Amino acid sequence: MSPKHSREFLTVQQHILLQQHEKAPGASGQFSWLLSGITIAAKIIADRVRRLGLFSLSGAAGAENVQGEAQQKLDVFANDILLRTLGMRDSVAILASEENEEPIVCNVGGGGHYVVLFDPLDGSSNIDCNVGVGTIFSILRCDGEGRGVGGESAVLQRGAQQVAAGYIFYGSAVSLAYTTGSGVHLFTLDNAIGAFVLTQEHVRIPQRGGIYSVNEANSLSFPEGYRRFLEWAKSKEAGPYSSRYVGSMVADIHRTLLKGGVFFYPPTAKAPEGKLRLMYEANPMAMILEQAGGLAFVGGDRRRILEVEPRSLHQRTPLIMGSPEDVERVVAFL
Ligand code: P6P
Repeated sequence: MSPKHSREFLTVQQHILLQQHEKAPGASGQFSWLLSGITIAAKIIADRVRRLGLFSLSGAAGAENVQGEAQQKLDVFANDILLRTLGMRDSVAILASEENEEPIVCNVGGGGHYVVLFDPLDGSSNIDCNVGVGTIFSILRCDGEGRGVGGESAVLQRGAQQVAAGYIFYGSAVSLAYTTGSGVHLFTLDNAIGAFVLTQEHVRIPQRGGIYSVNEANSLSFPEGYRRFLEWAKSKEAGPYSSRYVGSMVADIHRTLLKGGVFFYPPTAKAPEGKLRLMYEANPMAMILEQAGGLAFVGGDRRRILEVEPRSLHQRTPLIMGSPEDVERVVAFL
């Protein structure tokens, strides 16, 4: 295989460029430059996560985010890093973060074509006890279909409009998964060379994983169908299923992508609209899982997460996503 096409030691930047040449030969390279902003931030965040206790970055920041959740110091650090590295990219017009009430308008009129939405450190409440956390990102174009750059209309687009989505999982290894609509590709951070190196192309989720992932402590307030699924999943007829729940969406979705199964967060008494955010958690993860051959629904109506018309930046949604057979099982009980 000629060096040009060798897949060994392919970094995520090289992979994006290859993808763009294959998909859009005339591409300006703006997109891969934008993505490099995310990977630079990810390397800095990964370093701090790895050495958390040494930077007195553990613990609460003493403030709350727009969700009314106690901000962890590392949430604030990760958010600042992403705002800084992405804000410098000319191709970025608007940034929207879980940690900021309003979108931040960057290079409007200066050639900014993309909206980048992100959850800078998902699962951060687990960070002090060394549980895996992650960064989730979603990328939209904001100069198409008469979208007024800077207006909320530029940000509030259906998940199906995403041009790219992905996550970085700060786990036992630092893994990056991304898709631009041509499959899901996995990279591992190689600290020896300071780059995310390709580990798996065109990842396919198993048709069935026999694993359910949900916070069962909330099950008494789940709609009835979810409770009936959980009873069935524990029965001999079902196998039975295994239960795996980390409480960090990135960790639970990464496992689901690789091992199969179904991750769901139903409406609960405490979170009648569901807990997870549509724009920067559910949408990017739904794009990743659908691109890997999985399903991602709001609930028993089989409405795709990616088809939900957003009303507000921080709106929440119930969700059921993962292997087709496992998702359909849950839906059948609903
Ligand atoms: P619960 C973390 O706080 C998070 O936003 C997701 O990463 C995770 O999947 C979910 O909330 C966990 O919520 O209610 O089970 O603790």
